[in-house]
Amino acid sequence: MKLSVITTALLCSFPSMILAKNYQSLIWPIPHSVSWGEHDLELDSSFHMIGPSQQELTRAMQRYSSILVKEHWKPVQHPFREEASKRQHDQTLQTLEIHVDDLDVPLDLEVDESYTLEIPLKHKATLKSATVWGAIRGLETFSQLVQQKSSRKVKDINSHSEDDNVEESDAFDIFNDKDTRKKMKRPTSLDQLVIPKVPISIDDAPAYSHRGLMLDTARNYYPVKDILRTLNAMSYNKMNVFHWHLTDSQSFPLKLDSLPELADKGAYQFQGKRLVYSKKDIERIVKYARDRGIRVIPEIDMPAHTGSWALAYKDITTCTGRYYMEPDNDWEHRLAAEPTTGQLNPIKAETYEIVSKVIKEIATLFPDSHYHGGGDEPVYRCWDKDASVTDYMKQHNKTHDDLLHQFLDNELGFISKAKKTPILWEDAVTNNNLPLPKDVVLQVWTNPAQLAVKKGYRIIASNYNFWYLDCGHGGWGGNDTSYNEQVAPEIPSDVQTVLDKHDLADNYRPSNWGGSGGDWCSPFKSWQRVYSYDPAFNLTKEQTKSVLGGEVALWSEQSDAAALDLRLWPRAAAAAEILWSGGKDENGKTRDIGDAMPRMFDWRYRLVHRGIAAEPLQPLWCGQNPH
Ligand code: CP6
Repeated sequence: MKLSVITTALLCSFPSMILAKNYQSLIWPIPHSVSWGEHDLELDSSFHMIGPSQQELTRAMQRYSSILVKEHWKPVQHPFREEASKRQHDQTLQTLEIHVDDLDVPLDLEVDESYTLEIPLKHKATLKSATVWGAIRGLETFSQLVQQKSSRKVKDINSHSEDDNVEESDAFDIFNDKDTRKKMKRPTSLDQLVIPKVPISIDDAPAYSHRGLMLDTARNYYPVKDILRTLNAMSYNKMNVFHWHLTDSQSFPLKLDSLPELADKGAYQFQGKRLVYSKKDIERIVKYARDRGIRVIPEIDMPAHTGSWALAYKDITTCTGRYYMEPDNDWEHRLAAEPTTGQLNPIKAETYEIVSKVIKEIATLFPDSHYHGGGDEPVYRCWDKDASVTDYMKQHNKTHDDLLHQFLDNELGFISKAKKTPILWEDAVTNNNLPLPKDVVLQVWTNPAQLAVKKGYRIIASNYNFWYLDCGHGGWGGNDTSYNEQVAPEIPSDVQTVLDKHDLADNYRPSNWGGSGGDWCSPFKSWQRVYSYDPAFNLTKEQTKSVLGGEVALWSEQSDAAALDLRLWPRAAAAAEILWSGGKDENGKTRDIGDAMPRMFDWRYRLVHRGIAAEPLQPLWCGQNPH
């Protein structure tokens, strides 16, 4: 008994007194500047938004109006729950008027997403922005300011319902309460809604222009609806880039008109279905994202991570066998643990014919100005397995680096022919020292950002120690014997015999299919750890200009639709705040986790309320006292 009380206290890790500080706002990510008043302003039952006529903006206004009608949110933490406003105001808010300077600015890197939001003690509030995309950010902020009036009466939950039925379980209703169920089924009205601490004046703009989330849909497939839900969650967090890691060694789920065989042969088949994304699916996802101010950047990883291509085009890939490498090097063995790891053959004309077709079609499917060409983790020993490659190297006196350079030059040529700005994983530049053109944006994941920046490149920060969210709770066994000795159980001899017979020793170890594993998964990357990564870490002010922003990444060896929300949220929200609000606070101090904690706690509940199954962070007890 005693022990459990202590545990609970530790889990909460912030005493409620500290909360009295200046957390006046629940807004996530925290705006650049906010000033508050002390009155409640109720929403009039006739409340509506007025704005210029523009497709994305009109749809955003409809979306947020519907969020207001449905959401009826009550903050969980008491400093937010008890409206600090002492005085009720007799005026009601009737309109939110939206003004946009230029309705035609396209959604792109470096687009102006700033906005101001003025909520005076009058019947009209005003949202102003330079672009539609800024207005969409402002609408999100407005929606977060609105909450349900707290009622004095508290009644017992009624968690029993005649039609209780597992299929009807609703992510919104985490407490399985009849009232909540009723509300979600039959949206209520604008009655009982209030904005506390009015007059409010907000002046907001993002610290970084590229605020991304990468999803790997090749190790496991995600249905379209799960991707759309992820886009919802991204927009709630003001994230604006969906980096879609479409293909990898395990599968090629993208159906292309010009090369249908790649998906017909290379996509997963499961329960009689081919798990692919059609052109229609992609159009739907791109439009849905655009409506939320989110760019979709496709990645077709190459020359490594292309085993799935071999199912349709055997001749252009090398080393596609399951166990093609001797496990004498842990790093390379880790890649070998991925079935059918393969690497495109860099000396064949046919390789480039296919690569150019792939890039050409994808460039038209995805309208964004940027295209991700992959380029990570080249395995030179893969090429050594192919006599055509080694003969060529001898004949022409070429090194492995030369071949990689040759491949990437060709690939970059196709990308620029498609009029796109290329993004590549950093490896070729920072590990292999290849002098790639400086217009290539490098996504940094293992090396310090400084390395790429000093070489003159613009970067996207994605350090795997902080912003890779993929680790399942199994971790990765790998071929790291020290890990096995310490953690893995001894394999009984009868089991060993069976494993040896079927060459399955690797599979015995816990989740030996990383991506991620071993050291990277332990300890689990908490939201606090995610929050403590500043993309500008160790960079001078001048160098920081080369940081376009950052991305969290979900590699999917141990994730699919069933785990998606839990893996991403609320940890991705921690990164979203760093990317929108900056790694430093208004005093130039590294953003404080303790300051973020009560806001994060509330934000997580609100995400759940909005249909995102974000992982719980703490016992509800932490937000309970005093009543
Ligand atoms: N797949 C691809 C992966 C990873 C990368 N590329 C990866 C590597 C190490 C970790 C996690 C993910 N699974 N295509 C690296 C960019 Cl720890």
